[in-house]
Amino acid sequence: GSDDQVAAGTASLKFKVNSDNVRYTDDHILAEYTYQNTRVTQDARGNVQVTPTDTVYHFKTDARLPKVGLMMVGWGGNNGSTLTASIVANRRNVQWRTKEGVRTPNYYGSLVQASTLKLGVDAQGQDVFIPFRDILPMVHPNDLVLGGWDINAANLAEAMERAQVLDYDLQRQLRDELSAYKPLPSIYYPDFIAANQSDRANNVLAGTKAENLAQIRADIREFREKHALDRVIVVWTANTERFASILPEVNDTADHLLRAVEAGHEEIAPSTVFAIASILEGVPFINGSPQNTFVPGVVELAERHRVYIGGDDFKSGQTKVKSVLVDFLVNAGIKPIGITSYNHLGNNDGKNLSAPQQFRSKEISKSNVVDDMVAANSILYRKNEHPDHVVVIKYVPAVGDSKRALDEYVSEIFMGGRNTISLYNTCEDSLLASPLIIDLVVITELMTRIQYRTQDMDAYAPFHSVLSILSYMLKAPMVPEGTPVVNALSKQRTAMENVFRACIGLPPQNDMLLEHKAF
Ligand code: NAI
Ligand code: DG6
Repeated sequence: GSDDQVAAGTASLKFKVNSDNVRYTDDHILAEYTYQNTRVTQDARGNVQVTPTDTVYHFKTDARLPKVGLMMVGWGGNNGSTLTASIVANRRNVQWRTKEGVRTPNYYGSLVQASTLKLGVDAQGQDVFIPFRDILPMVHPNDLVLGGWDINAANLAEAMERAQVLDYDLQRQLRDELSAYKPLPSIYYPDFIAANQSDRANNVLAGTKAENLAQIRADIREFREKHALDRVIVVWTANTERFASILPEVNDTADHLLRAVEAGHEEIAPSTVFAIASILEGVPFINGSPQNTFVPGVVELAERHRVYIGGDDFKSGQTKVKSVLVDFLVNAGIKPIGITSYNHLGNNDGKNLSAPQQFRSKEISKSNVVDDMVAANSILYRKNEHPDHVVVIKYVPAVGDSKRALDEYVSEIFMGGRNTISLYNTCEDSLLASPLIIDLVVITELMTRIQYRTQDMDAYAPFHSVLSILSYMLKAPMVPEGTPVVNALSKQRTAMENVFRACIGLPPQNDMLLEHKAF
């Protein structure tokens, strides 16, 4: 295990907060926190009233670390195999040789493992940073028990080799251990993924949709029991599916959805069956692909069972840059009017996305990422005005997992001028996406240990089932119905940081540095 690995069940605190509002028991951190907001109202005459508001929240965080299992759907894919191999390499601290020299494993690209946050200031007024993972007790990726399903029977050693992501000398040292990992048979409804994937489907479940659902539930239970897990989290990192049609009486409510599975309705996607199975087993489910797995019936089911769900679509590169760049431009008073994004890649994800319906799912999730920033600036944009935004993805086998992303941003600047920014990005796609899976799992697990209470509530309760706090890692963040979608990356990160600070009774991070502004 990792250096700072702790046995499951032990509380691990890196520091304690000195405050009357924070209390530590053997197992919990209890914090009282005043949430300050600003209410803006307008009367019939158009007069605007602005009122600061205070709401007291009580947070209760279980500081004991559970033993956690991660089950990946699409385990044998590039992300699944890369993540598995990398965790094993980190656990064993495997070193490998490349032509540039000896390499050691790391968790670069994981927000929780490889980034820091400002905890406060020291006696000299200088910033004090801590690893993000230390703000609250979080599970270490080395301690995750890994498993999952794939419609392809390749073991994880074969899958790692097929992916062509990691260096040969590393693969060589991991092969024996990974060859023992074998994906469970999975659900294959050919209508939902590209026809070009059919030759991969040699590890599939027979039976009806209801039988498939029962089998996935049994798989989760068996995994939990076999490894004596306190908690399991399921992540969809399988192929992108087409969108499912939202049909009345079929998937519009939880009861209709369960009935439609019983009836074997053709519009229920494999990913939706996995989501239902997870929810019914009380297990959080994260969707790393763009399709609408979370049809209204799934959301209602998750709410009914108070189980966490999060999605959609890992946000690895191009979209992260977009949600930073457009935020910068619009907040600088510059008006993006045209955004054109080209990708080409040669891995199996690219092959699947070369089919029109699967491309369409990805096009949708990549296209909505600037909406909130544009809508926030009524000086630059009229109501419902949007920049032109085009997304192109092409499959070029020769480049393998090394995705190319080319973007052009055209903006209107001062006095009718034009500003054009062009970007060219090359990287191994799976090496960007795999650490996001860690962050999604670690933060989701942490959220299962946090409860809150306001003065209107009799008892502590979990948060809303739709985990919008995961937005930083997701291209098309799902939020509870009627709540704002935030795409701007820095806001998404700040929200996470500040919610966790609140759980230990600390004020939100601000960059005022007032103590340094006096004469
Ligand atoms: P991949 O094609 O290498 O892996 C997908 C795996 O899923 C394959 O092994 C396939 O056999 C399996 N599979 C397909 N349908 C299945 C089912 N119903 N049940 C179980 N297994 C099934 O793709 P990769 O690169 O690992 O990406 C996975 C997903 O993550 C894709 O949907 C992709 O769009 C999404 N994604 C990837 C990002 C990246 O940077 N790599 C970023 C954002 C999203
Ligand atoms: C090509 O677009 C393949 C996709 O799976 C992307 O690699 C993936 O969605 C990541 O996209 P982005 O925009 O976050 O880099």
